[in-house]
Amino acid sequence: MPFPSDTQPSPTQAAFEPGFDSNQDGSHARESVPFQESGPIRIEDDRTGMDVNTLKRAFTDNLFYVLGKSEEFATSYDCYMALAFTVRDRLIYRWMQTVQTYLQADCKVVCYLSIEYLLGRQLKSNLVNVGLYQQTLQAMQELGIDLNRLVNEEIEPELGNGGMGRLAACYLESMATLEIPAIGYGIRYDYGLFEQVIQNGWQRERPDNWLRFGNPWEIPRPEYRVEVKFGGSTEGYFDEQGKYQVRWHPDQVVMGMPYDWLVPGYGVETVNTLRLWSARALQDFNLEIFNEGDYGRAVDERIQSESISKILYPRDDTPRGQELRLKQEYFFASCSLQDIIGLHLHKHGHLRNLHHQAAIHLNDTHPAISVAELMRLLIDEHGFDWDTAWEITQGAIAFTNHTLLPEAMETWKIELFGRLLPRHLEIIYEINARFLDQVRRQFHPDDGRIARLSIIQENPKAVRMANLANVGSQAINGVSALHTQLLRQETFRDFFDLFPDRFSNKTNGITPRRWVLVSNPALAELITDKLGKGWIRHLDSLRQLEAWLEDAEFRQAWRSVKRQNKEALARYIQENAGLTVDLDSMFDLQVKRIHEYKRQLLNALHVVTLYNRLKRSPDADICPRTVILSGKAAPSYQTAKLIIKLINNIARKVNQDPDVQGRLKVVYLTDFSVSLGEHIYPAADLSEQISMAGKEASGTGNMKFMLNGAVTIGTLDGANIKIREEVGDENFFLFGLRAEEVVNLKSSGYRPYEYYENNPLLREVLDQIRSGVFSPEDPHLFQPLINQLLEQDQYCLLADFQPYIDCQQQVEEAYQDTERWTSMSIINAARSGYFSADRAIREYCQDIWHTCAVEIRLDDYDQGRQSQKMREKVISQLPRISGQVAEQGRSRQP
Ligand code: 26Q
Repeated sequence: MPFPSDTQPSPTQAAFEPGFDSNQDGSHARESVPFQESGPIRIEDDRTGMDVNTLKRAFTDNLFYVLGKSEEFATSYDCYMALAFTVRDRLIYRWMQTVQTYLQADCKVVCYLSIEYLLGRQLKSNLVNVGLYQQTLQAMQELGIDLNRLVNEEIEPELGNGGMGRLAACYLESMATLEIPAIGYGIRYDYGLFEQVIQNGWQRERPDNWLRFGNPWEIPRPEYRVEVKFGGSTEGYFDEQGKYQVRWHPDQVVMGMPYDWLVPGYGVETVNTLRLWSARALQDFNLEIFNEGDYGRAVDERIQSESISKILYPRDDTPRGQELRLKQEYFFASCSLQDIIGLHLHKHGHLRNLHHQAAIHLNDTHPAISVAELMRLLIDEHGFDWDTAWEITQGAIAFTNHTLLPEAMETWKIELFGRLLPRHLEIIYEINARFLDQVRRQFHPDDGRIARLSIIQENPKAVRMANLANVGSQAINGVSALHTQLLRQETFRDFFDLFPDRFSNKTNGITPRRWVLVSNPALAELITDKLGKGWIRHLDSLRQLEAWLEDAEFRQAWRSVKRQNKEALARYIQENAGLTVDLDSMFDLQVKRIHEYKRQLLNALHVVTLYNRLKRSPDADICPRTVILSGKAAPSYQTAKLIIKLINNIARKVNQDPDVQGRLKVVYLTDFSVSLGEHIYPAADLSEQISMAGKEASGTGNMKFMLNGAVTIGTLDGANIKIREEVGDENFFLFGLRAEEVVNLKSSGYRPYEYYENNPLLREVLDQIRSGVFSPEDPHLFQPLINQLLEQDQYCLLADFQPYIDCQQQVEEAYQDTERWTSMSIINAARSGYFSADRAIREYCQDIWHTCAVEIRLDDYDQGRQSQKMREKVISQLPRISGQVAEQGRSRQP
């Protein structure tokens, strides 16, 4: 056996468990061997102290001993690495204490399964969360190093596509801050989301080799690897007790290697774990084949195995059933469930109460195979009968849906599914048969309903992952009120009829730590100056800012913060896009994935309308605007890529036109990411949230803008509805069809051409784009975009065009009234408390996971610096800390 069997303690707990036998020689890794001989191990000041001098010393030591660099030859990147290791050391102690406490405490653990995490850069957020930022700033200053420069050296881990992946990251941070026992599981992709470059206006993709210079934030755990099987066949047999059992004979076995990331909460000692799996071959190469001289074939298996975690699939809204994608989904679900089971067995010795101790959360359907995998593990590998296994599985699992687009629903062709996962297909057939039987008995539904509910789709025959997730989950939720309503009434209507109680809404949230404290320090300081620090953990208290709404000095300070942030973004634009922008102009921003339903094209039509206005009356007194867009298109999404090209071509023409006189600028910022977002949100005046109503599940960028004092122009879609409710009609620019109006318009026969015929303004814009005004070198280039609009206009741009233009006119007027705009901006930020991820996580804890907070205490860790005496006490107690920890680990409401 090359790996620990699954009865061995799971990695997480084993690493810190006294008495866990992990040393080659059989000695107990954590028992007091070194302590007895040489006295208690000391955590030296140099290693974990948090004062300025100790930080300086630790930094220079790391530079020298870990990076092998003297100050003379150290590059900025070396210094970043040395500082990263310095911070990591200080997280690890808390992390060990956290894991230890969870092991001892009687607490339920949230296991969050997400195929994507968009974590953002780690250095600054970790410094801030663990309370080291100020000292580190000073330490670096004293060494003559610009901390900001080091922060910007970090290569961002882009292990996600967009909203869903960032939500997972915000939620992990929030769970740690709320002291919720939680572990995130995902995939450690060798290549993250592609890098976007713009060439001649077109998007081009470059591979994202984010690991090329090493990664100080992960800790490999080779000793806790697991095995994952694929393919082959199954065989039924009767065991000694005469019980029918199934054996799976796979034709491929892959190793899952865990890498742990540390997730510190803000203002608490909790440091939770994010465990990402990397796929490895069992053997480096096949020695027999190697010795025969066929070197290529000798490493084939390794290449095959490692391809599983090689690359993140770019968001593909019409999933095309790639074999490797299914392998990814199963690989990470299986690794994670084996880990959860190992952990639970170690703690409880049996699995009967797994669903009371673990809340397994599926972030969309990508890990939905977990339903069948947990059944398989319980029945085939742990000897459970079907009914008990089902009670545990269904009781443990919950699921969030993130999209309403029917074309984005995941299905897998039966042939492919059965070939890769033969045992799971059997289990799914059995789940389906029992489920449909029960439905027939209890509800006497018609055949149409049975066909819609079935996990198996006919013609072409396929496994429907959303149906599997619905059947196998104790709770199902949408991410905004409208989205949940549409799930209940449309997308999952048949399931809602069956199990209405399983459905609930959990409006998304964002973490105020990254999205203000880290990214907008000027605003954070102004708020803290007025409110103290409480808002950082209780975002609702931002409402108290309204007490200063009429205070002239405060209003001036508010404007000056925005100005400062606009200056910083302007510098970025100058450096990266070579454009000078007017700081007095309105910064009008739309940043998100490029998708037709998000209607970046509608924004472009508005820009051309403004341009035409300026051309017609060059002396018109209009409000200067800088329209900034950013976002990636899926590489295979041709229409989205053409929209990017159009925006860039419009920018080229508008920005060069002397008639415009700098009153309108169009900027396309390449390669949108979490880090670029951190630059953008603080600098925005206007936030564009203009999706066709009924399509954006929630949106979270809308919340980031609001929190940073931008005002929204938007439709009644996703969380915009709640934003408008919070700020009031007068502080939100609303336009466009409502979701039900879209449905009515379409069912009564939508004829976009009529809008073109009847609206000269619109006609002019469309004619210009279609006739090549923005693409003289290829006049027909944008014809397909315009023809689409005139013939079909799936996302009702033409119907919403005039209301949007009119609304933008109102925005302009408001912006020109500086005092009015200042009030709107303050009110938007002050009322953003509801959108804290902390509120969302509390709701998940109460309604879905039924978990509590567990306080982590480093009793003697006074501001992170222990006295000699106390250090010795803590360390020498580690191996027998259980009593103390059990007492510490008492549960309380988050
Ligand atoms: C599917 C198949 C193959 C490859 C990739 C995919 C794939 C990957 C990611 C499909 C969809 C996604 C991501 C979806 C997503 O981000 N949805 C967004 O979720 C946010 C958080 O709930 C919401 O705020 C957004 O409204 C929603 O669009």
